[in-house]
Amino acid sequence: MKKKAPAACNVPAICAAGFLLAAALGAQEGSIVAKDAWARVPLPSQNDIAVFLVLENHTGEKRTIVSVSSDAASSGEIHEMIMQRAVMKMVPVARVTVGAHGKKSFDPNDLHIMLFGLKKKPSVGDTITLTLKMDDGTSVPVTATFRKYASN
Ligand SMILES: [Cu+2]
Repeated sequence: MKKKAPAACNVPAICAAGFLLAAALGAQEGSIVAKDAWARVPLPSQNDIAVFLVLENHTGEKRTIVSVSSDAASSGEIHEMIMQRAVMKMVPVARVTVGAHGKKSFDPNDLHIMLFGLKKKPSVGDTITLTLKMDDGTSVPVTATFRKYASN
């Protein structure tokens, strides 16, 4: 009886693709990545914005955001929406932790990054860069794109 071919990788082209894919995924291992970051273009009377994103933790330990800053704004904070006496209100949050291999969504109904005192009026399609400082001393760069005020 003929011996069966081994199940794994007997077609060179497919094997090579598999290795490349593994290498690409490996590039994210050990880092914290911000994805899909966006903000609404503020009303003409406003100078503050909320930034929304998804933070992915590709490390094997939990990581905590301890501060937020941007060269394009005078200060930054983490905020959370809470219901208080039937009114939605935002309150500052000192730290936000993302579990090992976990992710955290910052979206309009929950957490967001607040930037105060924008130095320049943004238009739709413009980007703003900010930095999330983590508890282990590393920084996560974020580039958020401005969307129309009414859209989300
Ligand atoms: Cu806020």
